[in-house]
Amino acid sequence: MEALLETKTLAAAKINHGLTAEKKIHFLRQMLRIRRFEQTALKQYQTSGQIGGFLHLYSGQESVAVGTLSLCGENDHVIAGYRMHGHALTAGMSMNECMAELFGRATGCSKGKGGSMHFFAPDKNFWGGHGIVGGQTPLGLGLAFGLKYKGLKGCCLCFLGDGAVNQGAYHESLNLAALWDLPVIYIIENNQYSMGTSLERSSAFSKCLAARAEAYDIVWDHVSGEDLYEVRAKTWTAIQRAHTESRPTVLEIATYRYFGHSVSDANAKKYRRPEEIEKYRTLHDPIQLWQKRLLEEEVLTEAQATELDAAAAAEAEEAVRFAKESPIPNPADIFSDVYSEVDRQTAAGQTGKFFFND
Ligand SMILES: Cc1ncc(C[n+]2csc(CCOP(=O)(O)OP(=O)(O)O)c2C)c(N)n1
Repeated sequence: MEALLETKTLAAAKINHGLTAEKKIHFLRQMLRIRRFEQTALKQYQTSGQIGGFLHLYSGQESVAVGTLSLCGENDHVIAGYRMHGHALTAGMSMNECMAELFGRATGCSKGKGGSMHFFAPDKNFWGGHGIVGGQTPLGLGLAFGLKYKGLKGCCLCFLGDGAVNQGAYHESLNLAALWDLPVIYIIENNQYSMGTSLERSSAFSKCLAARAEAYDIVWDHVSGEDLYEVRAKTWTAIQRAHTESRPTVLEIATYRYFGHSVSDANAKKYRRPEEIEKYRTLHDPIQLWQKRLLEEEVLTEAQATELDAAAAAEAEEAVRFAKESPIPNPADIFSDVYSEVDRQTAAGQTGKFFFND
């Protein structure tokens, strides 16, 4: 009863109150696009033999990326770990450039050299895709520092997993975020597992990972990823804090991943019960729940929902065609766009102009 009351309140929260039917349907479209993109990519991984390396699927967590990024303005930046197909598509990257990246094609967002973990679109304030667990946390802090240094009203949404909270780099980042009053929002996507390890096995005080922020005098909150309204309302409070007070926040969003750590994780069902996965898929799926809500609110019809889903699936199929027809990278370019080149030979490496344009 309490939870229902709270959800009702957050649906009526100011940031949600003015949402148009179009906007609400748009959120559903975005979530469906992530789900269909990944479903199609997984099928291609298993059948075409043309996708190499890792494939970390985000399915089950869509409401987190869609809810939080829906609040981003022009000076807000996003950075994530390696499970970030959802953030990338929500940030505005096309399925074509993302699928082509999975296929290792020159038309991919990272010219086919990054793969699943390294989708990047700095022009959309999306700073990737980082394979080192927790590696994005000091970088996200740096983006926030850049905003404050330039006197811009903005913030950085920095996503990390429940396993990443145990990395030292994250704690160093929290310390500086509080010490220097930086507009960074750490969003812990607590999907309950890090690789094949449950939260209880990997974290001391597993009941609330966000509460660790208290040690750094940082405000934190706990969020249910099942409800887009709640995700938006609580993220908006954090964004306001960043924009108006230049203070950090830690949000822990409860969510769940349906697939293994990566497709290489053949034991996805051995470290958790198949019934557990089934329970989340059937009772707690964020897309189904949002769709149900929009049907109840009578802003969506069943026919529209079917249409949106079909369009997302068709877009994903088209992306596969695009990827397959795209050229592979030129071997002569193998050493271009790599860190050593950027770091040593270009103005970007010497001046940091990727972020600071002046
Ligand atoms: C510094 C570092 N240590 C170990 C690894 C191996 N590794 C890859 S993913 C992962 C688990 C991370 O789990 P979590 O942060 O919960 O993210 P999730 O996969 O649940 O999204 C580990 C240990 C790594 N990539 N980087």
